[in-house]
Amino acid sequence: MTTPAWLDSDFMRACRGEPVRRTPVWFMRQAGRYMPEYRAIKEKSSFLEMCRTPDLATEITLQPVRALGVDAAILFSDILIPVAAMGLQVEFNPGPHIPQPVRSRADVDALRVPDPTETVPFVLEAIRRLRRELPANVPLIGFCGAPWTLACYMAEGGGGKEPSRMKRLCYEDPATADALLDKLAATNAAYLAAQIAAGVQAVQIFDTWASMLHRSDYARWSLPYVQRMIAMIHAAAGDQDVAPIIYFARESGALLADVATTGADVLSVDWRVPLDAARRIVGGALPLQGNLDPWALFAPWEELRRHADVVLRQAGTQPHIFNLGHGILQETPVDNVRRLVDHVHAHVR
Ligand code: 1CP
Repeated sequence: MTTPAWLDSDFMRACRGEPVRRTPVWFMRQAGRYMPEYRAIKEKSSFLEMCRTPDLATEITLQPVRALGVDAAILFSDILIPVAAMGLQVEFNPGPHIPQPVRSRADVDALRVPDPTETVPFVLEAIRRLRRELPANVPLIGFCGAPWTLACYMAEGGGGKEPSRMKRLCYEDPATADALLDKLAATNAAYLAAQIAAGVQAVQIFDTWASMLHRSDYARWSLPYVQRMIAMIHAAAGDQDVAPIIYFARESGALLADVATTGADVLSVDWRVPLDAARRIVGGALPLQGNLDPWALFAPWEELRRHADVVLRQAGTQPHIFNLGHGILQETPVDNVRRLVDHVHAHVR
């Protein structure tokens, strides 16, 4: 039997720690307002409509694949979508807003652990369409938020500023904090397993607010729930191969030794830590993803290229997926992103 093109792609090879033909590259938040094609759709639809309409989510996911020539697509959606399915009202304008935040035991008890096939069928339908429409050699990445990060949004009531309410809950009422994180781990494990069953070929867990945590607090409030989610995804797959799992924790320089123990197959490194320093801490052959500073994309090309070459040099010959160290910024010049993809592809390892 011949290997399907996506399974043999450089992105999937790098996820497995195998040799690649060219360094694979994709970008966190590669679909979004910096692209004119995205803004054209955004003019006519709200963000939630875009997430909930499979045709639109499919089209937006394909936009950066066509425009940039990246090696992987990431499903257009948001980490807060399964939170709405748990029974909370979630609005976007444009960042998330949760009018009734979760702050008490009664609030946590009222949340359900939803069945994704019932509550988010539009996500699964977009995945099935994308598998039909994506080029055969471009894998599709699904994603979710880490329990800690979602809990931060749920306790705070939204984004925009550094959240403090979840951290306060951990100190004031640890049992309620654990109960919330428990429900989120179960919800997200089921959500990712459903995405994998619908056809995504890799998944990424975003732990944006890991940046709030001291190393010992990370080991108490985030790490065990990520580990549990990953174990549940493996259990759901039985003896089948599980799609590679990528884990990204923002500002995780001080946490790297622990962040490498989630059980994820690939570690996505924040832009603040040089990849060679990250490699020394995590050791071994764990594939690393990252980690250009998203602001470098605003530089003139020669300067941007210099920054990209530093990342490529620091990655060395170990398994590496080129990416940013956090999401693409809103006014990023598209031409620079395109040139960067070509430059990474031309790189000789
Ligand atoms: O008006 C708009 O265009 C909405 C802006 C927007 C977009 C394009 C939001 C609201 N979400 C998204 C899409 C999105 N979000 C993707 C799409 C796939 C891709 O192209 O990468 C992904 C993976 C996310 C994940 C996400 N949402 C994260 C984790 C990644 C990160 O950046 O750290 C987080 C923290 C969110 C919450 C969120 N959703 C939207 C905003 C503006 C925010 C940040 C809120 C805040 O904390 O201030």
